[in-house]
Amino acid sequence: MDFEKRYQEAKEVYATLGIDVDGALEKLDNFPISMHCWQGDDVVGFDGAGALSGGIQTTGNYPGKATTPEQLMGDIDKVFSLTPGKKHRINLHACYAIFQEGQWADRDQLEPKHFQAWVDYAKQRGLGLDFNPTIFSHPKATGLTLSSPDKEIRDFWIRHSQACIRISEYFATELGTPCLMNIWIPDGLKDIPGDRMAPRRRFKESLDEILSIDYDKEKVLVCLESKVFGIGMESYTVGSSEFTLNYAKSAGITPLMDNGHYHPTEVVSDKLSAMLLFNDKVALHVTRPVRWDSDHVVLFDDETKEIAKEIVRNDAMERVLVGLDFFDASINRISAWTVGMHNMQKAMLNALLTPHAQLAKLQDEGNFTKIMAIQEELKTYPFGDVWNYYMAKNNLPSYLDWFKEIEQYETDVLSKRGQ
Ligand code: RNT
Ligand code: ZN
Repeated sequence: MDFEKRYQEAKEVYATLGIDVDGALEKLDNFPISMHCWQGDDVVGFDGAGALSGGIQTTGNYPGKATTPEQLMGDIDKVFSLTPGKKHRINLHACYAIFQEGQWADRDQLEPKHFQAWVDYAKQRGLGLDFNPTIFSHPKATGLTLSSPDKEIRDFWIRHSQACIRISEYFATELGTPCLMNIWIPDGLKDIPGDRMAPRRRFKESLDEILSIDYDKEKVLVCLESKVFGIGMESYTVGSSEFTLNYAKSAGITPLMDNGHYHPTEVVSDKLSAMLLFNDKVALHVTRPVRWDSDHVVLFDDETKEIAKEIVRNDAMERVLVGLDFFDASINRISAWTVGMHNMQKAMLNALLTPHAQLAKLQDEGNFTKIMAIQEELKTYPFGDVWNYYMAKNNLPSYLDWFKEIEQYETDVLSKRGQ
């Protein structure tokens, strides 16, 4: 395949709309995506947490999931070996602590040393690290956590979250890049509450206490993720959208929006411009909700494209921090990861190949006819030729060749894991 020739022709096509394709590829190359570690092992981790709890769920039992740090790291390597981009990051959860023999520590006692292997791993590969307290899948997370009426439970998770801030700071110091630390709690109720305010007040107080420790705000970017419901928590969520947005604003931390965490006709793409007017940074969990917060693999679909367009057209590639959040256990997990990473990048590339200034001008002029014509015509522009050239230029397999490598990895590695 003559990638170069096809690329040159594609450039000519995009040039008719004044689009600089070379410039777009360079911007794409430097756009960081924080890849969630938890697609590789169905959100289990290494601290012996056992079954996944907190109203989130993986479904499927595809063979070959990672069960050791070495396996998970090997799998992440495989994904990155098939994924372009220079500035990617790995998003870790606290339950992915790696303990030496006899070193096990409960979540409130975690220390940087329990994550040293991850720092070494990230350093060797030039990756950044992001982090999350794991406030689920634990004996102390069977009911409410940071909003619990039981002070002992609250204090445990406060200590855990503070430990996570220290670990995040360690990541940032070691790797020379700020660490995003996202707090999400599963707290909610299955049925109609008798009191909606008290758990929210306790959550607020717990967050205040977590943030009261001394930490370097340049190094650790604390985020708060909202949610609309969870399995078994269908009627009430403590950390609702209004709660988290108001809290983040008042405490000077960063809001995090997961696009699976809204009512089905609400879209994050429409929320971003409003959020960017009031926040220096906005963090995202890009996922794909199918009828509920199902965390399906991110596709190159309309909403993902629209989210990317909002990031690009608002000149916010450095203000919107993109992380992925999905966990599909029904298909090859390495493929799930790779497809999700590629699709987020494709959505960004698609956005970078859109004549935003022209569309904005047409809108101001009231020329909605031409806006539609351009937007629809663009759908059949030679986007694939640009993407495949980008892959080839980075010595990565184009078209479906990347998938052949995944099949080979399944034969050579995953199928030997004996699950
Ligand atoms: C749950 C949230 C949360 C988790 C991860 C594992 O609904 O989306 O971000 O998916 O922390
Ligand atoms: Zn999320």
